[in-house]
Amino acid sequence: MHISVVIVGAGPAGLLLSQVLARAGIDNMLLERQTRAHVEGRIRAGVLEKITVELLERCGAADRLHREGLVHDGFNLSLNGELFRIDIRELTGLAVTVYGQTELTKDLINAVLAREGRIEWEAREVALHDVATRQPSVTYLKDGSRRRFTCDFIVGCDGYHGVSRSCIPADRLTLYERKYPFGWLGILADVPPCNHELIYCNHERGFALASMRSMTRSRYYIQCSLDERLEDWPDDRLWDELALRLGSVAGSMTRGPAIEKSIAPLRSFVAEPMRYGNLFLAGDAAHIVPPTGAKGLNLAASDVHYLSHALIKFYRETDETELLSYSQRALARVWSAERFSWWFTGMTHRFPDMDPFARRMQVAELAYLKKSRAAQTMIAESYVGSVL
Ligand code: RFL
Ligand code: PHB
Repeated sequence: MHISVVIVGAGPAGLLLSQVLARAGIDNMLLERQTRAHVEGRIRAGVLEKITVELLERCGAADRLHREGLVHDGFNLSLNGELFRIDIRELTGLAVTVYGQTELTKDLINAVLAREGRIEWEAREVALHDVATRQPSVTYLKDGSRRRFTCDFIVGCDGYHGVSRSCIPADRLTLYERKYPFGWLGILADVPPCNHELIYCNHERGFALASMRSMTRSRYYIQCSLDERLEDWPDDRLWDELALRLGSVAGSMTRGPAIEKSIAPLRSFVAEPMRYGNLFLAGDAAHIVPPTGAKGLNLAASDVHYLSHALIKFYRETDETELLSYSQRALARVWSAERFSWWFTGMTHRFPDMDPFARRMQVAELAYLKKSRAAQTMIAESYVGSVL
């Protein structure tokens, strides 16, 4: 059996690509290792740039987002408990939308299934073959039988731990990586957020972030060490630590039982190029950013934006030029977001080897941001994604 495009991974990147291609009349299928419930339940990102919202609109999957998403015109930085606001609307003319990745994923799955698109859940042992040739193929195990499809293109949207990137010979790929000496401990709770906008806190005790999913559901994170164990963080201890790091707004923080708690390590990672033969990479399969800049999901969307355009041009006009420049165009935005996420992480987190001078540099940088409209414009442009 032949299918034009096989997409490995039904996370945000794979689902978006499948839906945009299908709406342009390009047949495709998604191979996903996990169950639908597992994919829909993964708590991750929360802040969407305009380009991501527009892509969802193009997919016909933005109705609920427009009803339930929270449009934020600004966010706050906090130094040792004192807040100042970055007015992203005033500085850039743009806003961001707070809408959970879980909800976006559910909307996209519903959109794909509503057009009778094909998602193979629990596809095991996915293997890619002949990707450097004109007729690649994929095999996988489903319900006890091994299936095979030939295709024109394979798109690896299978995240950092997927199989696609590993199919590219090591000598054809350059990897760049930075691991940070800390992680984020996140808590989700059905309590109203402590503030109507996000707060990124630089505190002597370490970074904290106050975020939300709705006006009744809060998402908080604290910086933690890499060997931290969840069982050492009962809810009370976590709320106490958040209160210390949030400072002046802690009084409006409502405590409640955790619905979810998790620890994620922070890393920066890029694999170049994002193409090998007829295999393309998109999203976390090709790059990871630390979550401080809220860029991971948005980069997955911008990759899909470039790649879907290129594939549509190829099928409609037999014009390969955009496919040839996909990696270069996507990587320009990726590196820009890598820089922003790395810089924002450096300015807000406590590093184990930080001496008093390095601490003073952070304090001075935040003080400068508070005073300078030019510096605020710089952070706002990257945050909304208008200049990346
Ligand atoms: P995903 O979401 O990882 O989806 C990849 C999909 O591929 C499937 N898969 C396979 N399928 C078949 N065969 C295989 N061999 C497969 N291997 C993997 C997986 O099951 C999965 O369904 O990548 P995608 O689509 O590129 O989307 C990227 C975003 O999910 C990601 O950038 C963000 O969530 C990153 N991220 C965050 N970004 C933010 O902007 N803000 C955040 O607060 C934030 N928190 C996070 C995060 C990522 C996390 N990870 C990766 C563990 C928190 C965590 C914990
Ligand atoms: C989140 O709400 O999960 C979130 C928001 C902003 C970030 C990272 C995570 O920068």
